[in-house]
Amino acid sequence: MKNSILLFLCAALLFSSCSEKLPVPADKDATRETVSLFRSMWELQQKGVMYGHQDDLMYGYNWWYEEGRSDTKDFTGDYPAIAGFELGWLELGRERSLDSVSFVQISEQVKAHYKRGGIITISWHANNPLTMQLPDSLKPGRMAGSAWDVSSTEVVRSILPGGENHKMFNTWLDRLAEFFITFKDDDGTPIPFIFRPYHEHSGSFFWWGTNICTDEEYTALWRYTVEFLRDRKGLHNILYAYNTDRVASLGQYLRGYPGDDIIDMLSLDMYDRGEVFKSELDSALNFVTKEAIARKKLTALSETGGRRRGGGWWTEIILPVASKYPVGYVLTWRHTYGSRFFRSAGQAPFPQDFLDFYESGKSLFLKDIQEPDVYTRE
Ligand code: BMA
Repeated sequence: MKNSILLFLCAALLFSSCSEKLPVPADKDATRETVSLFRSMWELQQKGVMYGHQDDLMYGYNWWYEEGRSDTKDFTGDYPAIAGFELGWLELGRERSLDSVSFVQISEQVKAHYKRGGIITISWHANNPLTMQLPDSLKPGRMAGSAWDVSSTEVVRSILPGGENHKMFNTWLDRLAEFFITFKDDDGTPIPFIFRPYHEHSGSFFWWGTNICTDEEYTALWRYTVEFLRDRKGLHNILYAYNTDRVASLGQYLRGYPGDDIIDMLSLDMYDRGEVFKSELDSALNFVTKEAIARKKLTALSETGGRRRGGGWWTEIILPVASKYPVGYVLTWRHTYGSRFFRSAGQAPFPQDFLDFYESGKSLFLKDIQEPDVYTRE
């Protein structure tokens, strides 16, 4: 009897110290399901790489919003583990995004994917809050007023506290919060998700890009946003993903990094733009994932895509490189009729070797993460 009590105590001690060691989200008040998701993803990234696809549930290679449909499922028989959604123009109070997707339908698909045990990630190509207000005659060029309008370096400063667009920016964040509040399951439990705003910071092609604002302004923008959603709006179901475009060093990667106390994931976007891609990706994933693990953060290759039409991109580049490191997921961007990336020959939504990637024991799709449930892990 004594022995079995001792054994039980040892086991309990071992168990509690094991689960104590598992990292937690930056938000100290993160909901139970959000903590579970973070811990599940932490464990999963040691096991394999999840597949994610932007707008997978909203439209595809040759169809538009058919409930339950997905290019990934059509092609492989399974949904992606990670479903990506985009919020651009939600800030303007529009019903549809800059990609013509209905926000009501996004909310429905967030619920559907959560219900089937999948993971949600959200991006936000927010309009340029400063230049979008200019009269047409003063608007600079084709991208005028959009997220891609980099004609002014005053934008971030103008929306921070004290700036002339600060009030307007608060209404944008209000709209975001109102939308996030609709992410609830049938019992009213908030649905956890990954939020990746102000992405690809190392590039200078968005108004929050590295040469378009100072590092301090970028940090302040991030901190203001998180504090607004978390503290003012009481949203505790968000995992925040820091993100850059291609980078050559850790120093470059961390420029403007907003802080471990608000960030949950260190992610990287890198598209294949030529022969050097494989070695550049290898090098960047090496230092980004090392840093993430040291800081007890999740990781992802949160946007990528191949240009080469020939086979082998999935099985000769993405899979071998990503599975060398603890990369949580690899997400490919949206399927549009005119997409430059992944336009495979013929009618298939993916190139043929995507099937080999799917069948590999190292890739994880929805069925691979349904059991055990990522939202109930202690
Ligand atoms: C970009 C492109 C755009 C799209 C935007 C937001 O990379 O795909 O066409 O509007 O993402 O989804």
